[in-house]
Amino acid sequence: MAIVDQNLSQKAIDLENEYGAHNYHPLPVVLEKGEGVFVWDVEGKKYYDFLSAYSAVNQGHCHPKIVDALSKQAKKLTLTSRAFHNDILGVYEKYACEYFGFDKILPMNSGAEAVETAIKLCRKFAYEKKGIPENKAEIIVCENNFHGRTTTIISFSNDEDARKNFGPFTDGFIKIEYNNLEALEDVLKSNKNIAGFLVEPIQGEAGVYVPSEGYLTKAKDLCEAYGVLFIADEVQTGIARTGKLLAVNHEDVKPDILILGKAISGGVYPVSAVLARNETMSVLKPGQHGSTFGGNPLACAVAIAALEVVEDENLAENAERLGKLFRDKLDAFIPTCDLVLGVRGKGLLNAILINDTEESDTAWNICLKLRDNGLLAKPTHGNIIRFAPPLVMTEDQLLDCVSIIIKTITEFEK
Ligand code: IF1
Repeated sequence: MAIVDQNLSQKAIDLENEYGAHNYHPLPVVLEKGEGVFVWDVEGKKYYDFLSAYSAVNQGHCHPKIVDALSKQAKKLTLTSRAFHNDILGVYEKYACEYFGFDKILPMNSGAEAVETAIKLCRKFAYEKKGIPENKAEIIVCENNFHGRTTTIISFSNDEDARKNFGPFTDGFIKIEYNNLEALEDVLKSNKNIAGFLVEPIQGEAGVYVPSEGYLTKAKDLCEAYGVLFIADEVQTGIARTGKLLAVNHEDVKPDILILGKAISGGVYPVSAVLARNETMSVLKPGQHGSTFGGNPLACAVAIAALEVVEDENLAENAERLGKLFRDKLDAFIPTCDLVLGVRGKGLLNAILINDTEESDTAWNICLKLRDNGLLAKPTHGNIIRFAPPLVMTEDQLLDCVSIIIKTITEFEK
């Protein structure tokens, strides 16, 4: 019999601690394999993944169709840079534009890069098509936003950890309260130099904060009335996560600029994108923006496959149906316990609110117990636990997960 190394996990954690920057505080679990809704740790224990790499693995871990596309393309051509054409970029661009209903796409890699791209595009459009005086353009953003970690993006964050000692910051952003149309109109009315409104259709990092019904429609209408670009950051909410292909589809809103990332590749490869109308995208000319890896052949092959899976397997419908079931089951349980105050979310992007302070470690300790009981999730903002499983989950699996969550919370209360 093979000698089982009891300390495999600890060894992996120690290595990361010794040689890696300490810019994260991961849950103590060391994963080595994933398939569909499951992941396995180095000791062979199996878990339901209830984070999906922050909604990047919507199609499930190691989806065979996506992995196949990756390996086939990897054997043929991986990177040309944009100094030369390649035979799959245009195919992907056409596919993605038709898929999301836009004229043009600009491919990048990480979510933050796509947000940066959208900001640059919005500013350039404002100067060249709207006549805003140079260097005066302002973009409205929301309090408690999360759009990534570049120096410009953290300039308009209000998370102290994300900002402290990273200044000086980039000017040109005005922060308003999320889900507050009056605040939006006040700024639009009083400031002639507004170029755009950048918003998450559901605030993820803020704790899965769903705005009031009609907020996005009315915000889009206001932007249109004042000739301001409505920019939707769907890096986390997009690609079927909330029960529609895009979260803005719940309200039939069409953004002027759409930002995608994460699950556009099924979590197989870093792929992000910005989509817009011809009129908007045409302000960018050769040499004005780009990336060595953006739109590389491997990314294109992976993204086409990942988007096909979303359609073929009806992942939006599944997320909508299972999300309702999840909230119904938890809504029935929550009044019977003191530890959980509520559940909220859309589709399979949900969160529960723990009855304790933001500074408490209760949510963290519940996540440790969930792990012991075979389900992986992570707290956000101290007392909120985000639940975002892969969208390929079956109803039986979801009910199994609900039992694990209820059992864990009940155990914890004792
Ligand atoms: C981390 C949260 C999720 C995003 C939106 C852009 C980006 C993200 C709406 C940037 C990234 C991540 C990054 C991750 C934690 C995470 C996150 F907890 F902060 F809110 F997803 F839930 N726009 N979100 O949510 O994309 O550059 O990372 O590819 O560890 O920072 P990226």
